[in-house]
Amino acid sequence: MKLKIGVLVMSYGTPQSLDQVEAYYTHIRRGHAPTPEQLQELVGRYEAIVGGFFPLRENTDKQVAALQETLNQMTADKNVEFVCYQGLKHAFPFIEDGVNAMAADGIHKGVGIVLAPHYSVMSIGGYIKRAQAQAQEAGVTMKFVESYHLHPKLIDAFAARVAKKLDEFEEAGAVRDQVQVLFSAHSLPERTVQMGDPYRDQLLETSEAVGRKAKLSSWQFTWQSAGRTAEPWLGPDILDTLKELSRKQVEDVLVAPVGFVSDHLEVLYDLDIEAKTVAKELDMRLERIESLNTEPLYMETLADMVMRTSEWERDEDE
Ligand code: FEC
Repeated sequence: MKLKIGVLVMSYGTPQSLDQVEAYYTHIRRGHAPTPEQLQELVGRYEAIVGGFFPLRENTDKQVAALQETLNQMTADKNVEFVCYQGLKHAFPFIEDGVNAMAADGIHKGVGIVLAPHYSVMSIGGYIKRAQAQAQEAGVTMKFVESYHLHPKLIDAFAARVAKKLDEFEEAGAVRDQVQVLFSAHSLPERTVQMGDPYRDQLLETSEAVGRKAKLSSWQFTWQSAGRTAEPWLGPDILDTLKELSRKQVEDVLVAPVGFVSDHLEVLYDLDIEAKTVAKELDMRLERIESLNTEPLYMETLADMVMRTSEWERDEDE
């Protein structure tokens, strides 16, 4: 019989319907309900995005299914079977539900991976902490992938998307080298970097590697989607960066949100609606690279990290 290894595939999570936005937002705010104005503002953002209210849910479902298929194709001739379970940070099925489902299926060895390539104690660190606590309770031994921001297949996937969009700019008459490429990611409170968090450095390393692979003569990194709290968040924010580029007479901008792997609110609203509106006011053309979603190179990145972390070959020899 094949050795069964559980894979806890963790992602941010999104509400299932508009009437669940309040509970979701309250969970993100660690139990503090949003004010009616804050809630209305978030509901308005979900209502505005193209492609359905909550595309992240379907995208995560598809990514989890595709990862399981990729893992089992890559190990078809081995004595191991990977079974994927979804665990979301702020929505059902929660991280704890995913671990419990694994245990209920009689699986006692698991690997956890997050659908976000860069480690921060505030992001991946939080996912792992919750999964580990539940795993101990449920009697599952788990190992975790902490980051995969320089995996060659991930870099290839991002670089191909950048090159494709630059081709389109050229076809539309732009000079390739004059298109300003902006790599972006979700901002975090400044204090995380002061605490020695690797998040910013890992994002710059990804940007550097993608820039090299796509043969960019120049690129810039900028933050997006900063939280609505009083403390300072990492900047510059993309909306300020666009204004700065406009002052330098830049007309064409390509955004590559390398901190995200799916189409969701922070891409479909913050970039496709908010940033594009500002770019239009500044008379700039702004495009963004396609999200990875179930891109095979991304699925292979995840599968490779899971296989390496699970060390199933060693288990097989035991
Ligand atoms: O499509 C969707 O429904 C969900 C899109 C979504 C993703 C996402 C990813 C990350 N976040 C990260 C950090 C923070 C911090 C706060 C925070 C707040 C929000 C709010 C919404 C939201 N985030 Fe998010 N995030 C997404 C959505 N995020 C909605 C609440 C309203 C707002 O502030 O806009 C501040 C709260 C706190 O202190 O926790 C910090 C990071 C990521 C990327 C890594 C990951 O995916 O886990 C980091 C997708």
